[in-house]
Amino acid sequence: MPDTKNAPKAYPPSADMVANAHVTLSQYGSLYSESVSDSEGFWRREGGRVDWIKPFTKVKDVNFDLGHVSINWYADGTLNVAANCVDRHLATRGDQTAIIWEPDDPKDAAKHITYKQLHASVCKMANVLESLGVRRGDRVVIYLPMIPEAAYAMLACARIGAIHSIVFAGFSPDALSARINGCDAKLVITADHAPRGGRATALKSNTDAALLHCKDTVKCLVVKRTGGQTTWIDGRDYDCGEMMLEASDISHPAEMNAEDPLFILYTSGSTGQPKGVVHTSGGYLTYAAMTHEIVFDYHDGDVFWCTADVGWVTGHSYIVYGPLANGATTIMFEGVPTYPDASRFWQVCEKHKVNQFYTAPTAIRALMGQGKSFVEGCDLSDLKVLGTVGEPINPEAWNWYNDVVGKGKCPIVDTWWQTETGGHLMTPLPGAHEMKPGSAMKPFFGIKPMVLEPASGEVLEGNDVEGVLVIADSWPGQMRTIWGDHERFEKTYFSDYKGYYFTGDGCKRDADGDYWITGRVDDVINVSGHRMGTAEVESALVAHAKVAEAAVVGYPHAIKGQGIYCYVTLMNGEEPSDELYQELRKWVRTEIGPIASPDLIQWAPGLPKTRSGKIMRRILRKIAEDDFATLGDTSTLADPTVVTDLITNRMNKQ
Ligand code: 6R9
Repeated sequence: MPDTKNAPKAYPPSADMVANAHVTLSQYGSLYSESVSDSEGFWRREGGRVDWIKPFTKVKDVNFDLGHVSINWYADGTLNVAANCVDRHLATRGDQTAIIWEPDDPKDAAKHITYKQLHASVCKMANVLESLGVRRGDRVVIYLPMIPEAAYAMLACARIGAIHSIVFAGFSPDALSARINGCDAKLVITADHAPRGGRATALKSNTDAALLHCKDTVKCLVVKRTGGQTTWIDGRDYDCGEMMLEASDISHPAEMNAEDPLFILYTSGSTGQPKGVVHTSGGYLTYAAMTHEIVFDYHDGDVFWCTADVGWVTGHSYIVYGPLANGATTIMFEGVPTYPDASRFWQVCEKHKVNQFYTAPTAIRALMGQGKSFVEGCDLSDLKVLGTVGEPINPEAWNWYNDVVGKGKCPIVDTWWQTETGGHLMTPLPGAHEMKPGSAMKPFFGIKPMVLEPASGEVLEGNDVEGVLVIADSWPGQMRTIWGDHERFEKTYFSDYKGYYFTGDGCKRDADGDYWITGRVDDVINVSGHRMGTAEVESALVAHAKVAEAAVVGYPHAIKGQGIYCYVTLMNGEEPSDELYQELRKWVRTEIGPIASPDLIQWAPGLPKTRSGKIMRRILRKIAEDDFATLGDTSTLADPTVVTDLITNRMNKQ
């Protein structure tokens, strides 16, 4: 184990890194000042990262006032996102690898897909979509494993102006049908099976189950990933491989407006229903491309690997859109970090000579627990920059990442951002900033973070302050609305603190002016870097016939960051039992998906409620954390004895 006690608090970038970086400390200073004092001028120039069909004249038209929230960037420009990610590279790098696909089983061959081949496949897929009746503005749900077809499908949608909505392949049929119906999709693209970690999920049969709850007109395009058995409904199901073979590889990219939606991505909020976050075309692409280049200090010829799944925003921005807009070589990995063993990530880094590696703290913690021998057997000498995302990284994991993986020579970019933000909002830059383990350090260009006193909304000026994090001005990658519910968009992000975008995160600005994210302040928990609304898990639990009431909170978990702690009150006459415990865990997995599987269930004869009937989650959180001493004021509870019972119960468990 590295000696964390005596480790220095801040790590400066190496001289080598500073000498070659896109942005040095003094450049950061002057560019950042420009980006906030002359936002128009700054983003006008950055808009040049995109090839426009019709150049924009307007840069920014933004209103954060409640009741009038509207966000527009480059609004009179036209472009095609797929042409920016593929076609424009053909002349200069047609034979360069665009995507390296690394399959789940290391015994199977990796695929190297050049920009030329990517172009042909995207065009074919675009023609397949059109032949199935998909038109500009239509929604297409993508429910695929991490296979090249996922990228083809995204880019094919972008090419014809359809809006994709990816559903993570770990989600259940119910979650899938809710998302298909939520955006009224015309088509769902899936695969027969999804191999992952040596096991296969039956995606097509999940899709069959989901489609039972969708309109009859929804069609299903199936990629044969394993060739395993599936059921087939003629007239509804179409074989993607067969259709691609026959499709033409000529497809004209549609001329889209900068503010036309590119994708919808459902994410969890503090209330029950997931929100369809809408990102548009011109601003999103500009921001994804810029952050990919600057934050990872990506240079031409580098091999970039983001280990996320395309089902999450990280996969959208940093596997597909950002890297491909920059003409990069990007890796798509189908597997998991621990299969066949805990050296897999490092084997892949060695095999493909990875230069920038981007993963989540939960993966680092899991691998750290397996010991460093798995890393030390691999040649990681090509690594230049390491990144983390998804949740706060604890210093122990940070130090392990730095010492064992990076050998102390790779800056770690701790990138704080959200599905809503489209790209990184705060992070150290590799050649500019010091790094402090666990700190997201500095705002990216154009980002104006502010720390507010949570109750009053008063701006906390100066350093050494802690409160809630809001952003004072827009940036091109910002979400534009919630699909079909602009009012909810305004209410969620712009009503608590007037005139600001509210992030839902707590934050500390330290004595040096560096930022530390302290975690969510709403009822959203972060399990292995996956966002989940406690309300979603609660409604899954109460849908079970034996459950009367449920309250769900997060609690500290060594590997996952946060675990899911459920307090369950059973229906009258039902008795707690080990079988029911297991049955409820399985129930939630089936209702939402394996990522929502409860870690702990506590039987609760009653829940602490205010007299108006509100569950006091603050108290439940403390009990789950075994912090019985600072429960705070319980005098407003309708029945304070409930708390004593819960504590006794909790203590007896241990
Ligand atoms: C990109 C992504 C967003 C929430 C966010 C915050 C947490 C993400 C973080 C981080 C501390 C980091 N989060 N990155 N917390 N340090 N570097 O993860 O999007 O799934 O929408 O989650 O994740 O709480 O609000 P998303």
